[in-house]
Amino acid sequence: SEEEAAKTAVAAADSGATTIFDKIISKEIPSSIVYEDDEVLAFRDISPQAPAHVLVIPKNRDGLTQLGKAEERHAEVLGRLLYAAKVVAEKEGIAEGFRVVINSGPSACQSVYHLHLHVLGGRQMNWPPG
Ligand code: DGP
Repeated sequence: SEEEAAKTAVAAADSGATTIFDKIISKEIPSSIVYEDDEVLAFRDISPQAPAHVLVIPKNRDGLTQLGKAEERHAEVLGRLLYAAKVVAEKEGIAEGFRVVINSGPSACQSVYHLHLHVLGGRQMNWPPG
């Protein structure tokens, strides 16, 4: 089931298994990069849910499989990711209105266990989210 698959993905990530995002970071898998610096990579989502849909990730996962498992030592990189989301919004031309989402854990529909921010915009966003 999907629930079992999600639990397997959590367990794998917690034991250090890499995810597809490592291959995107190494550029083994191509992606449409919007922003990159030493610590952060931002690339377009393969399954866009809005006209602009970019994922912002730390290059070094360092235990950040999901926000729910963040530790205080991650506070600086979390801040960098959030600031990068704003830079991405500017680059995508959506800075006047956009949404940032972090799905944490199976019940939030997280599917890749390398922490990532979704930056969405280019259409009217609705509230509450599903
Ligand atoms: P989440 O459900 O929050 O874990 O979001 C994971 C996102 O990652 C999902 O929106 C699809 C995206 N994604 C998965 N694999 C790839 C890939 O190989 N390339 C790109 N660009 N995005 C991917």
